[in-house]
Amino acid sequence: EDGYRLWLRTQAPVEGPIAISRLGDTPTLRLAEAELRRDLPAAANLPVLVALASDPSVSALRLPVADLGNEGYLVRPVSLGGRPVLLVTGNTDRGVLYGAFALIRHAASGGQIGSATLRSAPKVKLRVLNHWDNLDGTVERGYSGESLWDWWKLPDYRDPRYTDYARANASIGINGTVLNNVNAKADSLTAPYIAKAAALADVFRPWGIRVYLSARFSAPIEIGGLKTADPRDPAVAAWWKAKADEIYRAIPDFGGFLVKANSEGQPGPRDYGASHADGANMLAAAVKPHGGIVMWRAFVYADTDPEDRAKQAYTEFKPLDGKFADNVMVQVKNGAIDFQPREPFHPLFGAMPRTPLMMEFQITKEYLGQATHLAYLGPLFTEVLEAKTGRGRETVASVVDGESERHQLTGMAGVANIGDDRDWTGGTFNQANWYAFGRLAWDPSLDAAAIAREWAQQTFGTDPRVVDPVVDMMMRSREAVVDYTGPLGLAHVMATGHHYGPGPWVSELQRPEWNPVYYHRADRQGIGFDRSRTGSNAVAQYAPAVAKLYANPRTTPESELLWFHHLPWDYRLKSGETLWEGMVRRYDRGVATVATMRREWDGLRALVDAERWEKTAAFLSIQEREARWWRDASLAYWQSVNGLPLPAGVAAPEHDLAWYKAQSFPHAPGNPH
Ligand code: BDP
Repeated sequence: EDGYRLWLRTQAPVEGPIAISRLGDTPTLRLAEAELRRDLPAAANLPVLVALASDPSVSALRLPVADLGNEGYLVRPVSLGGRPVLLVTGNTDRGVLYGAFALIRHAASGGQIGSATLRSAPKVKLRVLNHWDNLDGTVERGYSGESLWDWWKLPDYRDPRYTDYARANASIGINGTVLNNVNAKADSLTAPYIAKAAALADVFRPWGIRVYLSARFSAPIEIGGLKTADPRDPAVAAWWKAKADEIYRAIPDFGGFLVKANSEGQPGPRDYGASHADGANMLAAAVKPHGGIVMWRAFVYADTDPEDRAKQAYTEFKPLDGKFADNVMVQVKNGAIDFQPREPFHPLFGAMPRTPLMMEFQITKEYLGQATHLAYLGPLFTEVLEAKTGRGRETVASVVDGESERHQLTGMAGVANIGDDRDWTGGTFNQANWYAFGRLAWDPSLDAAAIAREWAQQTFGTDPRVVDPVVDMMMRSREAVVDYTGPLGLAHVMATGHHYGPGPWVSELQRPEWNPVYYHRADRQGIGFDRSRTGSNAVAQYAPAVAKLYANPRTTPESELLWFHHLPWDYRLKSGETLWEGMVRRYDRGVATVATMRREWDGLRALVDAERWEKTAAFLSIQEREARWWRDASLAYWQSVNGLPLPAGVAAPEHDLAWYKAQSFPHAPGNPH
């Protein structure tokens, strides 16, 4: 039991094989049938029928299928030619496949099969994984081995694992994958790599998954022999058009390009004085005739606003609202800095009504303990999706799913945590983050605890003695990470480069906004980044109703306090504690929660298979040690700055500050190179 099967675990038939039949014949319909044969427990006496809603015998039933769209499904008991069957249907074969997976999920999480009535259509159109996979096989911010894509053996050898990857994604509704890192190499757009990508696209197609490529903006120079990549130069536009035509000849359903431009040293239109819209629209014109799109990232980390890095994306993109072509999506990270354990929602959500904004979450836990720490991200995702933008009743979810402005093009991207480790994600509980991303991309209104429960049931079986503690652990886990790494709205206090472990003291890096001290601004008097009117006034980037709340420390949620305010160490929290006391208590609470999670897991030893149990147990012991390390190192540093004693009864850090500063991890994984 090595975790390879993820949440898709073949059920042993309990009452002999179930009768499954199919009307119609496409590769995807055949997959729907095969999945049911393989994974549906034969608990029902009702035969199952897989068929398109347009099949004459199904359409005669006049079922309500119109609003299922292109990807929705309906599963329901019907009578067909006088015989009762459980019908799995949809308007397209992809819809039918999603229906098959929904039925398997329903059964594996303890639902009755015979009486199942399931109906759903995705609220978000593009549900996409972003692989930060390099062509040399390494994965930027990857903590689960090397890239799945064996570029060397492609296109000839199609590893069966590509099929298993596609199947897992299809089972949770993911319908797109960007194969290569946003820090892209131009080589990925050369003929040999297009052929390799085409082989992957062939494998993924019957599973309803399209491939996309990250495009390096300067590719016309690097592989096209042009002198410039200026988007306003007709020769550049022509090069991209020809390149798009070439890609579509090999991959007729190619999804389009993802672009990171003018950020962290990447080339882009700003190099030529052109705007992000100029760059995006030029690429969009190249893919437009083929039905492709451009996902243009708003993560611009340049030295344009050294006063407050959090303001950069809004400053750059808000004025471009309405200027993007209709097949461009602007892809915005959930928060304005960078995938921290907690960030307030990004102020661009709600601020660009005329532009479809795509959500970008990070599934790989770059800042949340990487491979080993248990941090279930469902609550991080839903906290952002549920946030109110301050424009009427609008939420971030309603911006992303298009409801707010009636956008047709909608999308959610997740930076993948998948590698070639046997269990795909480097640890069983990391699988839950891939799973939760897919489920929330399908329906951003789902509940994080409900997702945790269905994942746990499929992954470990439905025994409540396992499921209840597992869900409990998951639901506490992310807050624990926030507590022991950076409570009360602290952010970007990690070590340099690999981002593994604490580094709140780091102050010597070249640009001011590379340094943790820039973010926490702690001194003898106080701590926190003043983003109110007396500071950078980043709060003004939010709609007035939200800006007003964030402008005042008393109305700012305490979980985001130091993100928006610089406050004295003796500032009184709502609990009556001083800020310093409240901080210390949270660090301790984080460590204590991990200890509790460990105990809960210990209690499951006899109920979970040994291989997965032991790996998680070892990971939890690492997490407990490292939670302590984060707490101790942080407290030692804060004390060196504020000179305050620890509250009575609180344990002193195990080592002195110099010891924590001296730790180094030159070979930590995932580091960009
Ligand atoms: C940061 C990562 C860096 C990525 C960058 C991005 O540290 O490796 O290249 O985001 O999103 O979180 O482009």
